[in-house]
Amino acid sequence: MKVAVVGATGMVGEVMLQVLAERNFPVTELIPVASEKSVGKEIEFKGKKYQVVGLQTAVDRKADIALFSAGGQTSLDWAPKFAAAGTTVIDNSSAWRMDPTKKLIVPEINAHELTAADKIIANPNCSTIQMVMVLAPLHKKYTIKRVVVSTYQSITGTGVKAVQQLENEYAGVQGEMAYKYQIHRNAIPQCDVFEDNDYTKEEMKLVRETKKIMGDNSIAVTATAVRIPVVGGHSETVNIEFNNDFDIAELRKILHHTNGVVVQDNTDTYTYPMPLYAEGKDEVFVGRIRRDESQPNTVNMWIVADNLRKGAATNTIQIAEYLVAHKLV
Ligand code: 2RA
Repeated sequence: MKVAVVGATGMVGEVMLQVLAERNFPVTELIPVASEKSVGKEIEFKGKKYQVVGLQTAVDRKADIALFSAGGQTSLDWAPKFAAAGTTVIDNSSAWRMDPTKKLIVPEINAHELTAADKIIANPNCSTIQMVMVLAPLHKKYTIKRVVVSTYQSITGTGVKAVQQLENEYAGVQGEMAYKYQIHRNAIPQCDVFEDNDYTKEEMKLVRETKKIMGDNSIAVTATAVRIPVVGGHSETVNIEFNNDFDIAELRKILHHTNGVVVQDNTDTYTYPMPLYAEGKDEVFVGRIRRDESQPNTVNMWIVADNLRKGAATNTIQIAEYLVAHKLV
């Protein structure tokens, strides 16, 4: 497979290269792509050195698959050009996610929707992916009525500038600000910009993308997204109200048997997921599973995942693996 990685020098792009190598994805030729300022830079992949090229050069080289993590505008401008050249694009930005003609894919849930005609495929938002990985099997069994989610998001979701801001604040150094406020020793209840309804784009991604991925607009979702000074991954408290009652042991067993989900849940041994331990892993970790005693048919839980891996790079590459395995590219 001739594979282009668009945004190869960025945070997610670097993790994509790492995961491609780790999973031994069948790359016969790698095309690292970045903005003009990075063209000519050298990157190493599986012991071989490659020169970073610009977007038009990459289009002209007609990759089989292009993995994008280069921002929404670059995706809007360039994904169609790659697709027109015969390349299948899997895009990490929000550009195409809610486009009714584009598929929004978490392989464990809806990869079966993919066809060879899908030339631009959207990778969901990181905080959505880890939540729906848990919601999907439970929806199948108990039918979800409403979800209330609060996120505690890693600064790596914002990118290098945010990591640098935190390091500067640790060191007591004034530097460029990724956020409006100090993030060190703080929690900022704003991830991305505010929409007209006073929710942030991040919160509305959780609402809108969940419905699309699970194919059910009847699921009510409300979200609060918070940024915290953590690097290993995103954490979420999720309160799920079902249409039907459930058995907590059975619910835990369903999650235990869900591919890609690991249950870490034992109060006797203080066992529960934490971003410090989720970092670098591809699974979605769930714990603190307990009945909501304030209302019937409702459960609380805590979900943690590495936002750069299952939340972005690994999910993207799992989509590519599905395309290859099913001869859709
Ligand atoms: C964030 N989910 O964490 C968004 C984009 N990666 O900022």
